[in-house]
Amino acid sequence: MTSPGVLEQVDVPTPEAGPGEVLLRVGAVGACHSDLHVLDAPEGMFPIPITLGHEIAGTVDTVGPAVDGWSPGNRAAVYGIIGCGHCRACLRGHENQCKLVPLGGIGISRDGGLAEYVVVPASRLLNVGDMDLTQAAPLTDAGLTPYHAIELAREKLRPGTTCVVIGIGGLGHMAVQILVATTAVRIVAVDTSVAALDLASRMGAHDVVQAGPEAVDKIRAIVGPPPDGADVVLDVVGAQPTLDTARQVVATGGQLLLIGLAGGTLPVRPVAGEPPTIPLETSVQVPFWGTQAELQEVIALAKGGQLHADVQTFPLEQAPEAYEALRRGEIHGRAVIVP
Ligand code: FEH
Ligand code: ZN
Ligand code: ZN
Repeated sequence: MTSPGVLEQVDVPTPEAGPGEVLLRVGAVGACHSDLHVLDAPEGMFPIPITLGHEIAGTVDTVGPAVDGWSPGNRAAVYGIIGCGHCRACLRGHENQCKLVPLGGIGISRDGGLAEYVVVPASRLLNVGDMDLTQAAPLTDAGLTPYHAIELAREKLRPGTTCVVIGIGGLGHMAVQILVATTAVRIVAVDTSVAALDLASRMGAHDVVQAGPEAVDKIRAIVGPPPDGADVVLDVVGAQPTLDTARQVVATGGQLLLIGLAGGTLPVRPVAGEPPTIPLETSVQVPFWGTQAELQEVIALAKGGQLHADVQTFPLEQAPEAYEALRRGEIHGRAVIVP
C-alpha cells in the first residue's frame, strides 16, 4: 500500500533479518477481506507505505543473530500477531487481546508477505514440514480465526446442539470443517451462493439454507422455535442482513460470535417493554484472529487431513486483481497469492 487505498507492486530492497528474526522466502500469502479494510482505512490508522499480507507461509532463507531452532530450508507458517509480549493478556498467551498494542502484526503494523521475502520474528514461526505452502498459509488466518471463535463457544458446542455458520467463504468453509473435526454438533450452513452451499455440504454441513427473505423461517424449521434455537451462531460476514438473521435464530442462552467485519450493527436491548433484540441469557462476542497455541492445533488438524483450504491461486503481479475479485465477492474459498 503506497498511499491510502492504493495497492501497487513496487521494487523494495530485500529485507534483512535482525537479532531474533528470520528472512522467510514467501511460498504463499492469503488475500484477506481485512486487507481491504486496511486499504480503505482512514489515513494514519496503518503505517504507509507498507507491504500487506498477514496470512503467510514460506521457507527459511537466512536466520538472524541469536536465533535457535531454525535453519535455511525449514518450512513454516507465520503467526501474524505481534503484541507487546508483557501485558497481562500477552503473558497469558492471548496476544490477540494485547492491552498495549491495538493492532500489531505482520502485514498490519510492519511489512507483510505480499512479496518474495518477509522478515519475521523467529518466535512467530510454526513448522509445517512438507505441507503444501498454499495450504499452510490460509491456516494462519482463514483457519485460525474460526478455530478461535469455535474455541470461545466450546462450552455450548455439545453433542446434539446446533451451530449455524453464516457465510461459507474463506473463513466459513474452514469453520465447517473445524466443527466437523472437533465437535458432534449439527451444522447449518447459510450463504447466498448455491456453489458455496454445495461446498459446505461436501465438507460435512448437515443442512444448508440459502440466504434470503425465507432464511430465518427455514433455519427455525431446523433449530426449533423460540425460546429454543441455534446454540451457537457464527456470523462470518457481519453485514446487516446476516446479523439480523443471526439474532433471530439464536436460542435463549445461546452464543453469537460476530467474526465478519462487513459493518453491520447488532442492537443489544434487553427485554424491557419492546421485544428484546437478542434472547435472554445469550452472549455476544467479537472474536479477533486467535492465539499462537491455537494455530499449532489448526496445523495439527491440517496435517491430520481434517482441514483443507479450497484455494484459488494468483501470481504476485496479479495481487491487485485478486483483491478486486475479493471485493466483488467473486472469490470462492480463499484467494492465495504465490510470489
Ligand atoms: C487483520 C488485520 C486487521 C484487522 C483484522 C484482521 C483479521 O483478518 C485477522 O484475522
Ligand atoms: Zn485476515
Ligand atoms: Zn500485550
